[in-house]
Amino acid sequence: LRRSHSKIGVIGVPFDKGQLKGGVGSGPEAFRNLGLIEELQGLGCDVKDFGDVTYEQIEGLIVKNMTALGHIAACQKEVSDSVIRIINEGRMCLTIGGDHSCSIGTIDGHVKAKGNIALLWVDAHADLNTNATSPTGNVHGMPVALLAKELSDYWPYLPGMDWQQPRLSIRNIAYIGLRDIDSYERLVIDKFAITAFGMEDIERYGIIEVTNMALRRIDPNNNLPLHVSFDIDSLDALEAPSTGTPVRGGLTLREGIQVMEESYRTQRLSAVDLVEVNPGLGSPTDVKITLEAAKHIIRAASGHSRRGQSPENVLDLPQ
Ligand code: 6HN
Ligand code: MN
Ligand code: MN
Ligand code: MN
Repeated sequence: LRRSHSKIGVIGVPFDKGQLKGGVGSGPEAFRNLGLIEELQGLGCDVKDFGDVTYEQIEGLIVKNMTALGHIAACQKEVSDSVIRIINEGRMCLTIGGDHSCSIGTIDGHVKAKGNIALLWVDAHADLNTNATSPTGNVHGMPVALLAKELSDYWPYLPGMDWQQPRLSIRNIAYIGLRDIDSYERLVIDKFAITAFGMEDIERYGIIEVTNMALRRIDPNNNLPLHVSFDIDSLDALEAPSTGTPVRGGLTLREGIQVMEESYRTQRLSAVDLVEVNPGLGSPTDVKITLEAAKHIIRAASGHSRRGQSPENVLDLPQ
């Protein structure tokens, strides 16, 4: 009998400047208080906690319709450096946000450490705005546009972001769970033929087929390290109420778990972001439901199987 214990490195990113609501920065603390690290150790994983990322804001970085660039630039550089360190230790990197601008840093670090990667973006939103198309100026709606090579010409020079180059081709990116897409985001998805599975595709084909179609498209040769960036608002607002931009009609928790189980099954799951849990929003029950949902997603990413697991190196029950 054989089972694979994941080697995991965890970083917390208590970052909330990619949007305007307070509270999302206390995500890492809430997960630690919930006993996440111990839980993963209990599953048999070799877990190393790298603590929370800290940074010092860069003053005076002003770009049109892009809020808090001085925070984004400074914090995400630190995130990127941490991810590089964890991946180079041979661990899967689990990043606990924080808002979704954290993925600017995690994906940058992952690509720098591994060369090329495949990216699954699981979200109600496409997070594909530039500062010229964003209806809000919130950077958590922009990370995919910052990462995509094909969109580099659509950005102005971004002071403080020289460490970050668009390093990922759109061919290696797929969405799952979309249902709240801004008009220019739709234009970009169509113009560049981005692999994008919305809720209607999940209804038509089912979540297992959708996940595997997405994985085949972004990694046709089955040889790229896989990064899953999981926005908790991909889940239906009833399943994950404590989040800043909830949208009804989303994934069930079961479908979210299934996406992670299929991703883990590739044996190339190399980094996971769990973002946009905001313990400051909703009732205590809402917060508990949201954290528990996120924990199930993380367990699946760490190799937990809902089928259960017999004890290690044991072939028979005791008499
Ligand atoms: N998220 N499309 C909207 C915007 O402001 O650009 C919402 C973005 C939500 C971002 O949930 O990570
Ligand atoms: Mn979202
Ligand atoms: Mn919207
Ligand atoms: Mn998002």
